Amino acid sequence: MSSKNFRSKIAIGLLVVFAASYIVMSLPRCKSDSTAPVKPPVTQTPQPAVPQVPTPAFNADSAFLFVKKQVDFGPRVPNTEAHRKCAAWLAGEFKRHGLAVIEQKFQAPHYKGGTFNGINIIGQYKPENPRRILLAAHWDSRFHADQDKKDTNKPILGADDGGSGVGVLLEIARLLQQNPADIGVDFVLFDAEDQGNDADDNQDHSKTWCLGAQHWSKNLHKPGYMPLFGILLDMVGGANPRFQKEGVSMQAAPGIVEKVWSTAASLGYSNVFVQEQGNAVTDDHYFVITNARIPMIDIISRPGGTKTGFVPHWHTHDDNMNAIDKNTLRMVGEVVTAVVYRTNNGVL
Ligand code: AHN
Ligand code: ZN
Repeated sequence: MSSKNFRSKIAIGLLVVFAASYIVMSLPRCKSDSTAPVKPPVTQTPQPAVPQVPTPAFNADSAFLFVKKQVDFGPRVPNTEAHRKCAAWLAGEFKRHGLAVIEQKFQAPHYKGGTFNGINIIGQYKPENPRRILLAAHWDSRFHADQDKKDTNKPILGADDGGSGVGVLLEIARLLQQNPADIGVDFVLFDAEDQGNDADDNQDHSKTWCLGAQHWSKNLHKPGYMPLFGILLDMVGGANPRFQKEGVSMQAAPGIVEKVWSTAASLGYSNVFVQEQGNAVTDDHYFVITNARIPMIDIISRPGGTKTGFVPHWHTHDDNMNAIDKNTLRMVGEVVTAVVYRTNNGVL
């Protein structure tokens, strides 16, 4: 091929290329196309790791009836008939809601003398699921009304102190059966929380309080049991509640406190779940944290205005059904239910 022939072939080639690009450029096109930022290539939407289940509606009337039912047995002091009857009823309720129940019996000395026959009642939702949440409250009521002005030697009904937390948990157990979630939940009702010595401020709290939680945390119902986190409910039924970020919870599990308080804020309850650091309370969660190393927080109302900071009916005979405000049960119930289902959905 001559060099002249070669050059003309290149010229024709170039002409074809220019002509083709002119035709392409003059084709009608969207105005926005020329200014739009480069879009990333379309990828497949990631599949959710677990099925999304909407948070069911917490029924405060149902929770209220669960509190009343406990109170109707009378004071739930260990070694009494009311205590035995209520234990059987609680285990029966868990079974009715489809949970696998363990009745963990234990014996512990009372500081006044004698031995308590205690029973921690454990209701397991989907016991085979490794992803679990621990929800707890104490179910016993105090053997004497040491904060009252009269009848200080008589036991209290403990509608709020004990009953309220259990009522909220029973309602959540009912909701789980009606609205299955793909996460395990362990409901642990601790016994003999409230039989301790309040007379001596210098006493070692671990000696006389939270006897059921002490036993359970050293004798887990399943060896190596480790949930994602735990939430304890204590006095969650009184009027005008104030849930501060309790001291032990903030020390041991600040991330869980944040999870729960931000969930409360998302539901419009930031005026009740306040952004305030509260004092440390030696409650059941303290022993679960120290003995079982489970990150656990305490939702406990400390509205202030009292010497102790606890609710005004604390350890008095006023802790009866009149002390229970359905609205408080509802707020706490909605928050804990949302935490369970949002954790199930992987959004918490
Ligand atoms: C004391 O501080 C002595 N007890 C806190 C735990 C408690 C008692 N919660 C309810 N009753
Ligand atoms: Zn108490």
